[in-house]
Amino acid sequence: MKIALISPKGPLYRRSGGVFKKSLRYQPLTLTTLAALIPAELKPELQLIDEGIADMPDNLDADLVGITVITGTARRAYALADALRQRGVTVALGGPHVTLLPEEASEHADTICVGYAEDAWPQLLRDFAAGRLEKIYRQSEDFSLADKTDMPFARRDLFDKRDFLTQAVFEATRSCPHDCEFCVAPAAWGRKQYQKPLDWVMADIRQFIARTGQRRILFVDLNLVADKAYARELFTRLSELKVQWFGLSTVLIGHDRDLLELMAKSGCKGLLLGLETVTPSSLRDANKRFNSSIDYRALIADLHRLGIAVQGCFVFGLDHDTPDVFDATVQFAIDAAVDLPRFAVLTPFPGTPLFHRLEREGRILTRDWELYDAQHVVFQPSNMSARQLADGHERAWKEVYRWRAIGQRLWRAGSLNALGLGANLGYRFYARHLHRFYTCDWPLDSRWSLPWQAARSLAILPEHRSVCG
Ligand code: B12
Ligand code: SF4
Repeated sequence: MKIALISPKGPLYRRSGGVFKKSLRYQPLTLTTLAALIPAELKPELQLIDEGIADMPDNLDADLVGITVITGTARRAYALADALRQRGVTVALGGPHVTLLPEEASEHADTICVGYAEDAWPQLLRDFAAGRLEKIYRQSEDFSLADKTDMPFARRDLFDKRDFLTQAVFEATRSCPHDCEFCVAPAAWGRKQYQKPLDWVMADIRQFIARTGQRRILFVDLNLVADKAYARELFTRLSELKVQWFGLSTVLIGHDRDLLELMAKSGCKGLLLGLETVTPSSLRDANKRFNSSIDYRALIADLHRLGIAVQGCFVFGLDHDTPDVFDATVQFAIDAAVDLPRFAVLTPFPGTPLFHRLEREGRILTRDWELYDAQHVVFQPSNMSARQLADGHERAWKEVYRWRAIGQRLWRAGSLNALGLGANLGYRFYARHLHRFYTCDWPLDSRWSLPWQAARSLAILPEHRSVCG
């Protein structure tokens, strides 16, 4: 059976003309995991296409195409799916956006997969081979990763390693027990964290090290410390592997000194923290009050003392944010010596509590999913105009990645080394080219947002077309 798996491009994330250069690009696990799950008895002839690194072939030859869809790539995914189906190719769609909006996705697919696909995808393929494909495959109620001791490892080797900064990407857990208002994870997959068997996780890392000799690895888990017992066991076992690793955690790690030290001892060299905002009342807006229990500066200093660099993520546009939030956040990132600051525009991804609230309040400005990439403003902010938010966000990126600011941050952090500098240079490029994506006609001047919205809902105006695609 000829099977092609596609990860569609978005305006910022694409082979040419994007801003996500190789220095920031690690290899996602989505397509390589799906590839590994294909039953061998189907004798698959496989093709993996990640439009972030390669163009679509003109005449894709496949019996079945599986496309992964996140909200920002939904428009592109649907266009590809429609074109392929017109040529008689069977199309399956899956991923976070399909899980959030199954009815919409169904209109563009022969079949869809809702939720995690470790059980559903092999079933879907067997049904296709037997000529009894169903319209929808769902993650079962009792889905678990803990019992999947013989899961195949992701087929990382199917991509050319030269296209990525690293292929050493791993996953131990999925989803997160918190319920931040803007987050896709609890909305799509619920608040139960799914945990892979630790023997399996270790075996995956070991076989990768044996094959490549690389000992610097990255975890894409959304919250590695959600379950402290699991995290403790994971870190203990990572120590045995003598790896250096990078991953994501909530700031709550600051409450557990022992776990923090164990984390450092296990080889953690970098942690992405969702700091979100320097405006305390905005943490309440985001239903992320637990962040206020931690002194960010003290935590960052502690992490630095333990040799762990901090990628601090902030979001702009929360309801208590005023136009001075941009400068305040940049200044905080410099003063607190955040090694790698990242800014995003608050984005009401469909299916999240934030989307439902803003929709009730009449503040959603567009449903053009291509603009839902956390770099465009797609809703009416409460204390500034959409334009102020877009401009302030872009300015903040530029400011925090000025040479002087990079130097100050890294010097204070004590991480003025090749790794710290390399990552900062990657983001400096990103920061300095972001404006290209605001050359499209969005966001509108807020004076026009609401009349535009009204006109469009009466179908007087066409759907927004960005020049980015
Ligand atoms: C790698 C990654 C990226 C990569 C590539 C993403 C892509 N596919 O295009 C890059 C760096 C480009 C990226 C960018 C962004 N990302 Co991202 N990213 C991830 C990350 C960290 C890991 C993905 C991964 O490898 N997961 C492991 C695999 C095994 O899980 P999976 O992808 O969910 O796949 C499983 C199922 O969903 C299903 N499945 C998935 N696809 C398909 C397809 C078929 C046919 C089938 C049958 C099944 C199926 O099967 C798999 C096995 O169960 C996830 C978080 C996470 N841990 O998942 C966020 C995540 C996907 N990203 C997210 C976001 C918000 C973004 C950004 C907006 C962030 C930003 N500020 O820049 C941008 C948007 C880019 C855009 N074009 O709009 C959100 C998705 C939100 C949404 N509704 O779309 C996630 C879920 C994180 C989160 N909690 O918010 N991201
Ligand atoms: S802590 Fe992070 S991953 Fe968990 S719900 Fe909040 S934003 Fe999402």
